[in-house]
Amino acid sequence: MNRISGARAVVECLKSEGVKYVFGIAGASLIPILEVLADTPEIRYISVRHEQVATHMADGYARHTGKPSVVLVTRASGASNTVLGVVTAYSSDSPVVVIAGLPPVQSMGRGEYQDFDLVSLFKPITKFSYQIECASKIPYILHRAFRIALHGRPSPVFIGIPSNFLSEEIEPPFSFERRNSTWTASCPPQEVIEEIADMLLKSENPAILAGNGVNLSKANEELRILAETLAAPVIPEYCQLDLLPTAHPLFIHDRKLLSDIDLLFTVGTNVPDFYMWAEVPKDAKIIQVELDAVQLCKVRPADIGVTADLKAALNAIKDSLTRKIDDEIRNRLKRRYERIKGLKERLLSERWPKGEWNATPIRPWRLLKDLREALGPDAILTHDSGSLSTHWLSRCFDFYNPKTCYCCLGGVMGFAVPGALGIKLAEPDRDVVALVGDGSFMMANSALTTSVQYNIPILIIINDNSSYMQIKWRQKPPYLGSDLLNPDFVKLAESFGVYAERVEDPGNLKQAIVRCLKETRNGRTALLDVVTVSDPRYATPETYFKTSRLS
Ligand SMILES: Cc1ncc(C[n+]2csc(CCOP(=O)(O)OP(=O)(O)O)c2C)c(N)n1
Ligand SMILES: [Mg+2]
Repeated sequence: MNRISGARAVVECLKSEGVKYVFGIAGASLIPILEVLADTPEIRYISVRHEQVATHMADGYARHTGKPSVVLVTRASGASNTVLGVVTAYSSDSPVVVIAGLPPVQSMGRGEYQDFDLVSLFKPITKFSYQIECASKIPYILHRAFRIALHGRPSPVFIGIPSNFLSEEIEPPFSFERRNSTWTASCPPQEVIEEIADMLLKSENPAILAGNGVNLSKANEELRILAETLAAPVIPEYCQLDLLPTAHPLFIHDRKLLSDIDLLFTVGTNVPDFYMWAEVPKDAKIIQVELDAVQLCKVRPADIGVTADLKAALNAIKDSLTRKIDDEIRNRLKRRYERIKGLKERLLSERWPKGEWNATPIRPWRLLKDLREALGPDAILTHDSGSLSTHWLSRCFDFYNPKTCYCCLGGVMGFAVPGALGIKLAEPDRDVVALVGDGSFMMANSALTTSVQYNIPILIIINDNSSYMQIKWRQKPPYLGSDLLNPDFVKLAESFGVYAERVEDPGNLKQAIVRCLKETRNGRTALLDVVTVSDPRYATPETYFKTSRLS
């Protein structure tokens, strides 16, 4: 094989891993890679205005497709700007590969310009953080990084490459053909399956806690069938609202239900949601079926804990349950199913506040209802940190299909808009909508120019409550630091070339959403600035129902 430059070796590795997009900002240390990329039609380079935006875009794309995506940044300045995006990707099991051009190796360790220990910076927020020591190792380490990013529990990885290696010539150690090395986990042994099924059937009052692993493994149908076979409620982990259709009688978004269970069966979980786990009685049995051993016993010791392919494991458990269920058990399960169904019906009937539908400023539930009615069932929603996503969405918004709801797990503000752009690249024919607070929007608003420059049309809905409401409702007046002075979002968006409207009257809301959607379907990004109530009593359903009963 002919000798090639380190930069070409990087790009050949990306090609052989099937990378379609590289997101980043240029830097002197990266120029050799950019030059090769300019000559590589298989990979589209997307230049952004802040590396957090690049990383959230890569995360959106990778999370939605399950395929890797690459962030290319320069030295400590660019790399450290990705940190919040990497934290988000890490919390969301997203295979984002961050490649940073570093100072030349000769100048390292001498405190020179931007010479920082980035490997240590990224260690706690990636599954693999590594600095390449010589040009000839580029292919080995990059392929290894991709395997680690994609396999087991997907995760971001960080690779630093000293810039002098990029122009060095190397002998390629193997061919860069496209490889298809897929990861397959296995099903637990049959005796473990039987043990799990016996424990599940012995339990009087079990619940299933389901997490992102279900979406990652596309095990939604298996989860539904198992839950129905066992007549057990499925409670989603934090923000995992699309694991089953919202209307499913066993899909219960209320952690209080956990307080009288005698068995918790966790499936594909990853967020140690302490509020959730705090509800679980101390003597409840715990069974865990997870993608990755890291999740086992993370919060509580498990009675049975296995890492397995979720589809295969859930299927096998369901088969075993079916074999063991006799008439007596069937009757017991039927009664349990009816009880949970009744609870679900009550929760759904109580989900909407009774009044203030036409009040101005617009109330959070009005915004969510009109948005849901304007969107088709297949639309994909990204949302952000903030009161609407954290509190109202799970109560008032229906999801119909898996992988239609993405949020900034990890609690980082800024994911929704760039995340939606990354998803839209993978789903050009579907409506992709970013629902974002005014505070979170301002964290990553340079993404507007990226959407226009690269023609990635999404719909952005700003919940414009002039505050950091998620913080404000926990404060006392004068709410120090939580009231916001916003720019004119319509003028701001228009200055980027984005179609924009503001809506203050609830009567005009749905039509405005429909108009904006039409713009996006015609290829133009649209932004709708929805002026909503800034009174902290409206921040959460709990605060609202408490105060509305008092008044
Ligand atoms: C990067 C970052 N900084 C600070 C916070 C703390 N924080 C969590 S939610 C929030 C307010 C979000 O405001 P906004 O997006 O307007 O949503 P709202 O709560 O008003 O609905 C803040 C400051 C955070 N999560 N992330
Ligand atoms: Mg706000």
